Amino acid sequence: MRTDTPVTIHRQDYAPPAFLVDRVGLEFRLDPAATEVRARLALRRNPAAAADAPLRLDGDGLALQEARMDGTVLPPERLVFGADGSLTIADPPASGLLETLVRIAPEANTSLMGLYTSGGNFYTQCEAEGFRRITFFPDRPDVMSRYTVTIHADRLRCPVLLSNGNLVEQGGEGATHWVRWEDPHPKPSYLFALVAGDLVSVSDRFTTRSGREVALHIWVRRGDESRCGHAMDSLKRSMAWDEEVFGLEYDLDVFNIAAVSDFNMGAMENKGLNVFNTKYVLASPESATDGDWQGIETVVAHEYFHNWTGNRVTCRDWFQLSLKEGLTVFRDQEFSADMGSRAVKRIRDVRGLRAAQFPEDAGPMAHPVRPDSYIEIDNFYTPTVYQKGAEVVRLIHTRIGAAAFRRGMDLYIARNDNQAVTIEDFVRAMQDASGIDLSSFMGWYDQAGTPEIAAEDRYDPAARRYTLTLRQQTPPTRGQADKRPVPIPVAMGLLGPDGREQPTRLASENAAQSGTRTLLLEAAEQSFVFEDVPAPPVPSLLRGFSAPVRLRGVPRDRLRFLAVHDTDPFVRWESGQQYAASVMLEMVAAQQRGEALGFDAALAEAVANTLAAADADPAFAAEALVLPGEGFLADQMEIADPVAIHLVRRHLRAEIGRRCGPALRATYDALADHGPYRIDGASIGRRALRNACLAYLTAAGDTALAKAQFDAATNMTDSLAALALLADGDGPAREAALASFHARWRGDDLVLDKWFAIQAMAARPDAIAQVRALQAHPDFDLKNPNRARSLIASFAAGNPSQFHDLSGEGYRFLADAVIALDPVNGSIAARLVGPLGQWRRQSAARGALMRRELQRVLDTPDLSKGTFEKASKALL
Ligand code: 0A1
Ligand code: ZN
Repeated sequence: MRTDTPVTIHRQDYAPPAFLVDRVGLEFRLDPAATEVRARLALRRNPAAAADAPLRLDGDGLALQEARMDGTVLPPERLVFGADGSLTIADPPASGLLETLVRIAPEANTSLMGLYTSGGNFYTQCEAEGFRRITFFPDRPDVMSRYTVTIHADRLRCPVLLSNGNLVEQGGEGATHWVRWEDPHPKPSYLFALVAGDLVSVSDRFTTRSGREVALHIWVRRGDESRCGHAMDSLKRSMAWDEEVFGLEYDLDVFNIAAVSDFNMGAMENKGLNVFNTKYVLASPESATDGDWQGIETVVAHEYFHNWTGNRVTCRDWFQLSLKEGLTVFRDQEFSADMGSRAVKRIRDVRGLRAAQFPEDAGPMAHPVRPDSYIEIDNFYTPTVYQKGAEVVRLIHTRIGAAAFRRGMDLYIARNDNQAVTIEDFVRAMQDASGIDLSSFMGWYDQAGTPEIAAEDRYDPAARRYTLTLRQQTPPTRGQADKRPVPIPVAMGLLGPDGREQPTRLASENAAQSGTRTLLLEAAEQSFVFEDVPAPPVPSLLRGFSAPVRLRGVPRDRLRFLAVHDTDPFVRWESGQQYAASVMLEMVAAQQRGEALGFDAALAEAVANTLAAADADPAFAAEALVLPGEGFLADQMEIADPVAIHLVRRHLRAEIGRRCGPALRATYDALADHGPYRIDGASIGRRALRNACLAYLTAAGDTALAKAQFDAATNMTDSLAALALLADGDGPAREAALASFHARWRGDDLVLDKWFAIQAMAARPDAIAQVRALQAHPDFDLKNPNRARSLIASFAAGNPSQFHDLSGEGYRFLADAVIALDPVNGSIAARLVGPLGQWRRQSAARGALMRRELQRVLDTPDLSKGTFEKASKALL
């Protein structure tokens, strides 16, 4: 157990920094065991802070060798070390040059925060609070400085030495060499980066709209060069898109990306030197799935877009994290929508939001997009800050329109360039550019929980009048019992009884409008009156998922009608999913009562219709064919029943596979790919549809087809789809496929991650024994975040029926993993705690077992504060 209680940081306690640092000079002498870091900070008192505020520098695990102020050695009595690793300098001058020398051990750093080694090379990760593990510094985003970085290293071991900005000088004789990088743009410390080692680059160029020549390099380990083409391509498309859509150009002469296989997250937007998890750089047709290709495009774009939304305009404090993340996710979503099918992209994004963010918003870690407090900021890189944050930006975009949004972005950047600002600054720019009062939208940033809306309608045939009443309500979350209504743009239309879209005219309007229109629901309840409505219509609501809310209570007959007739592809998909979900939840209840499961023929009919129309848009058809996931269904239940949900879903898949067998098989055969592998949207859509058919056919009992596909596959998408289906089953085909896959890919870490994940997610009765055995596999490595996640998180989050086994063994496995990982890498350990926090939504028996494991985690000596925060909040 922790003996001290970690400190909670409150948003309301923000105070400006006591000192500003105009210039930073860093000098590194790299050595894996003992690296020296000399820092020269040009400090001055911040006129906006109290005149006697202390000069306190953050530090974490630093061994100070010496400290000087304006050239004079500071005596020990002026150096006050805090228990948290910080350093306070007594009697500081109003301005001066502080010089410190510290020693750190990158090869002993398993947290992957600060400076660490991976495969013998050096990398840094500083967001959010890693810079303090490199040198003493006011490590907060509102201290922005100009950096000059000199790196000395062994010429043979580290031929490549990179940092932010532009390379300005280099030299050295004999065994060591040095380089100097200068970043002309002021930046917060979390954007500092250094990469050094034996790396090779794939290079290209980009000419910006105004004629600046930019050198582009992707730095990888020798042998990986041939797998960088897609990342480079995605980078160039991102650069062109940001110029075209937002008028934003790149602002340095060089843009470097370095890929590393030991990395806590997806990637990091350090100024001019992005550092990426190899997962989001390396791809070849044989080794990467279509999902991986799309992930690379999205993440490369996301990090690149941060150059303006995050780097040039940054966050005042970490509570404003969504200022850069929500906005940048919105931008990468728009980019991907423009690169492929907008409708399919939206469906996937909504699926992701519901799978991860809705449960978070309904669980113990529920927090507003702009949180009020935290213990460990690492724990707030969440789906709420990222995905819900992007939805809130989208709400503003919908409310004011694309043209005003673009003006708002221009204004936001012009006003705030090179500054650290708040979410209010963003909303104010949008408000000033549009002339629309957006003050009520702050409710979306400050209130946790997913709003629920319900519709009720009435048709008056005599007056040809249709009244639509919308209500909203947000359930209470911890610490926020009472919720205010929030502004909800409801994109909608009316369908006539023949299924055709009707023009709409509100009572307040003179002329009718055609197509989708947006109603703004601002109060708890509001009625909208439509005139000249010839017959009772069916309302199509929340087109394009115009707000991150739950729409409750749409009757089944309307869902079926909308799934067939609506003009909006999102609502067509959504209605099909909601229909299926409602049928499935009823079946879960039947299963719980011990009744037979039965079958709703409408589901087979829907599959048949989808297949018949699939040619027009195979990617959309693939999305429509997939039944609502187990997590989505569990999220709809007061008390989840993971085992019953799994049984029902399996039963339905088999039943649909049998009833639609010939049509599924015909589609499967017709989509066989003969040409070379291509990754355009159409080809991806065809593979997705074909594999969706394969899943049903296999569920119906025909494993030969999956085996044949596995044996013949020439690309990872088809190979992995088949392997996942085989791994879910039994018998020699399963073992043979897993063994041959491992033999073929044993040298490729990213593919081996998939091999671990597929087994962890196989819903077999021996799943827990399997994951325990895999943990002892020679290829398992708890220290590597990708590998740890591929086994542990895949099981806990991706295999609900086995994770929630009534023996409690699944919970014990997860808690054991958290306890083992915490001293190695606290941020990854804390992230793994999540699934245990869902105990309130499980039966009493499961809940008790889950709480017991959370308590066991909390009772562990020297727990990191991040894991403490997650486990203690989960128990509350
Ligand atoms: N800003 C990055 C996310 C990120 C956050 C923390 C990290 O280290 C613990 C790494 C990356 C992004 O949004 O891509
Ligand atoms: Zn980001």
